Amino acid sequence: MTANTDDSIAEHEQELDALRGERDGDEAGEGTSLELPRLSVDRRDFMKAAGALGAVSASAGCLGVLDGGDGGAGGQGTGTGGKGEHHVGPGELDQYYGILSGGHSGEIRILGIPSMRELMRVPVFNEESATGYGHDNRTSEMLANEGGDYRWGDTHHPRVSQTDNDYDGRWAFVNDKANGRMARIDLKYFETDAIVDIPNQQGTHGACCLLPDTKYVFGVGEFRVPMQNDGRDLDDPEAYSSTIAAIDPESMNVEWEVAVDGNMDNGDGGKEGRWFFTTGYNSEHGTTEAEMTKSDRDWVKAFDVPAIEEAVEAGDYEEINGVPVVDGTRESPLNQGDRPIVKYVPTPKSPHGVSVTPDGKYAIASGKLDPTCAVIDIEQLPEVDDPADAIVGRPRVGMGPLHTAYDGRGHAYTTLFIDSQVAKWDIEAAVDAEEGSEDPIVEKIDVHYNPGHLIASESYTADPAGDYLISLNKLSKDRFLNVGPLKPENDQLIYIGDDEGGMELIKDKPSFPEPHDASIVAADKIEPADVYDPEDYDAEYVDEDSAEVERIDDSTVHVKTYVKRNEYAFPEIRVQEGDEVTITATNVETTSDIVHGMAIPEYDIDLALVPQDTREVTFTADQPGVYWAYCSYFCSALHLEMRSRLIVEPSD
Ligand code: RUQ
Ligand code: CUA
Repeated sequence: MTANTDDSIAEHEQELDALRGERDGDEAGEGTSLELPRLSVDRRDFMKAAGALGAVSASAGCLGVLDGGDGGAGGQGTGTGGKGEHHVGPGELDQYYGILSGGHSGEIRILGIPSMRELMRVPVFNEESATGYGHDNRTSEMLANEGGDYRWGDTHHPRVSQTDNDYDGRWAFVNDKANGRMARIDLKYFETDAIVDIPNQQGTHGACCLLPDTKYVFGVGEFRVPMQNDGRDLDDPEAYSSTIAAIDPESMNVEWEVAVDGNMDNGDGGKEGRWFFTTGYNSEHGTTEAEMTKSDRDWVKAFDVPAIEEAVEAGDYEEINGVPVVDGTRESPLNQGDRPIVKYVPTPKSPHGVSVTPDGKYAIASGKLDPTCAVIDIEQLPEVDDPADAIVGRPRVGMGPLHTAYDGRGHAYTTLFIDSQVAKWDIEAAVDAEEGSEDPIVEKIDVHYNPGHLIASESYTADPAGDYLISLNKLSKDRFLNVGPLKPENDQLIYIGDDEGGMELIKDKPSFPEPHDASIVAADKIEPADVYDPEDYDAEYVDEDSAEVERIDDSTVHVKTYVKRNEYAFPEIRVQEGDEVTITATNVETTSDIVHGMAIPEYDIDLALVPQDTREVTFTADQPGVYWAYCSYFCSALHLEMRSRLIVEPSD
């Protein structure tokens, strides 16, 4: 390469760095409503203030303020409450991160909201080749060891850690319904950094944090199985059990479990650190659909966490597969006194979602097979003799209510699977109304079609933003071009910030199967890194000085290489047939977004290296020949030339 080429590439990189610097500078000083650069209050504050005053009257007035009057960069308001004010133009940043589960793809997805642009996919329980997840030693060992060595997972409920009932930007957690696991995603890197294979659980379905400070992450076991599942009790379903597991968010250890009667389903924690709620079905302990739906009652279970901790402390448990399991069944001695560890609140059959209101007053369970929601008064729970008396509201919301979210202005939003609608209703009005009344319903909006979960911005915190809601619809049917028999799902964005103007459908977003739940977090509450910090992991940092090909013994070679534009440390690496080769590769770039790969054809090697990251891979060089290691990320003008030749010499 000539000096000239070198110069012009260097110049180009400098320009890029300068541009990036400008962008970073801009960001630091501004609020989050980037589509409205001249507005001094951000939309969140505006909506809150307006909500408090009951002052959002005509949407035209609202848009007048939002537009800043001068049609600024993002000022595409139509003056009729149109889609314009939610428009995020090219180069503009979103207000929120949407963290969506990916179902049995095993991953989670990161969306920008309100644009609904998919920003990233984070592999969790699945191997993934673009990010090299499950291809380097660190992540493949995590999947194989702590992860239980399964090849896939089924993510449903991504929940973000909170401090003082607000997002702290540290971690997201997500369950694996398929293989009974919980994973942690480090939000500095948007990377899965821990997985725990939960003993005594098959089908970890519900997942959520104990608030206010994420003392535990709870995994809710759905399927009832024998607690020692080794061939005993096969035909005795009464001896099966399901548990909730309390996981320490730092160590990802399962601290204790509680075994209960009936299946469990979803879960949510109260805001004060005492109560944790699960829904469930199959109080009958059946094993067929007909058996599981016989009775017209099931339970919401309210777990009294400090009382459970006391029982664990006092040794009132059985250790099963290394975990203290506390007996929380109805007959348990721990449930007979005046402070039972689990309260069984009877509800109409098979309640599905449960979520605690932002003020921590109520846990609301959605009926699924019953057209009502059950509003449980959390303060009354310890007081009442009959837990049924803690149910203080039963609004009739519509057919197939599955999940409920909140706007922080006293409204609940419930998906109606069968009606293909989202119902907005007034929580206090439901407490005042007769059982089964439709009066608390404020409004319904059609969604397309068959919604499962829905989530409103920051709905799981004590202080929701109350502007956007996503309805995660199972069927898209005729809404998109036909791509064959497997249709995308449809995630619909609905604006809920205008109580007078009503809910407004803003966007359809086709989704690969299949998002379940989501969390929506204000953009400024997560601070992702731009490059890796080598202090954050154990691997050896390889630079120009430490690069070497080291023969450890007759059959072991360690290749330490730096990686940068446009070269690996060695144009040629020679090993012997049969050698076990470990490659340690560091991307020594410090400029963000300059990613390199190291792929070796026919050896199944696929490393992806973000700036300052080091990855290792170990393989046996069992096929003599010439193999070109190449860079799999298009990193620069000389990307194609970025190669190294692996030569495997025949052993004799
Ligand atoms: S569940 S569609 Cu896996 Cu959250 Cu209700
Ligand atoms: Cu490095 Cu392409």
